[in-house]
Amino acid sequence: MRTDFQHLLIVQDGSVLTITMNRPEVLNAFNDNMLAELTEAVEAVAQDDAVRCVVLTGAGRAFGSGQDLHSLAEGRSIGAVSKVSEHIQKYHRVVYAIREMPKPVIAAVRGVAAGISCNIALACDLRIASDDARFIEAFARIGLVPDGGGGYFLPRLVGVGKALELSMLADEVSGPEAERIGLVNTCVPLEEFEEATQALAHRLAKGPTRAYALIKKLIYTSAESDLQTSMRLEGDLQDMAFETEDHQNAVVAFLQKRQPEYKGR
Ligand code: T3D
Repeated sequence: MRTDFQHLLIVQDGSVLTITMNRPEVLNAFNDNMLAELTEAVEAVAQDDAVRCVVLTGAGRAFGSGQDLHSLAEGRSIGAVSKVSEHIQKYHRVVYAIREMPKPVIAAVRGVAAGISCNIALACDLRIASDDARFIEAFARIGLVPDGGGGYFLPRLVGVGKALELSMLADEVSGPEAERIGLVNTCVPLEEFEEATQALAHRLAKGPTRAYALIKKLIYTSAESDLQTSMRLEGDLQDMAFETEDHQNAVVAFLQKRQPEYKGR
């Protein structure tokens, strides 16, 4: 994949690829170009077997401040978008690409994650936050509803009551509080954030990547499935997992009393 983006930094370290949204002067707010670039990068990395874990993060003191409100106002004033739902579909494409990515995607959130930036973090498989993180479902502050899948992800992560509270009051949730309510998986002190993020990413990148892709499918469909449907899918996915080299080698490794080395195949 190309790495010469205007508003993204791409760094590959072994089989971990880190995508950094890079508009720090506006706390990494999304303009059209950054959104298009993020879509391209996420779709490209999905195809790259050399990458086995993706980290999404923000440059500077924030993860992201949501839609760039200067671009939004400008687009409206020149009548560039007739219906905002058409614009939102561009965000949906990124959300789908993250969810369908056949490898783990980690959102690494330091500082603020507001509006659509917050919801893109929620679309990722795992979230690590620093203790200075601030999650804000900022939409109601400007008279909007949570978009980018927020209305789907939020109640599933924190429950309906909390999702309504966060969406309606649009108050900040700190990193430690986000961990307590299940909005993020873990919250670490800021000074340990980079190291903890990379440690998690490298751990996942050394794991059974194909099984992880199948696990994503199983877990992400569970909320819409009844038990029978979920267990039927489980059987189909297990058939696939059963055929992987990683599974077969891991069983041999267990029997030989040694650690398995997963190849992602
Ligand atoms: O068509 C569509 O796409 C509709 C869909 C919308 C999806 C959404 O995301 S809606 C939500 C949009 N985002 C917001 O409403 C958040 C706006 N920003 C803020 O409320 C605050 O900036 C924060 C709480 C995020 C952070 O506050 P703070 O005090 O840490 O930083 P700050 O000083 O407010 O911001 C620093 C700079 O970033 C500042 O620029 P300046 O004054 O230094 O030149 C500020 O204007 C800029 N900035 C922050 N957020 C945005 C932004 N510029 C453009 N768009 C932003 N969203």
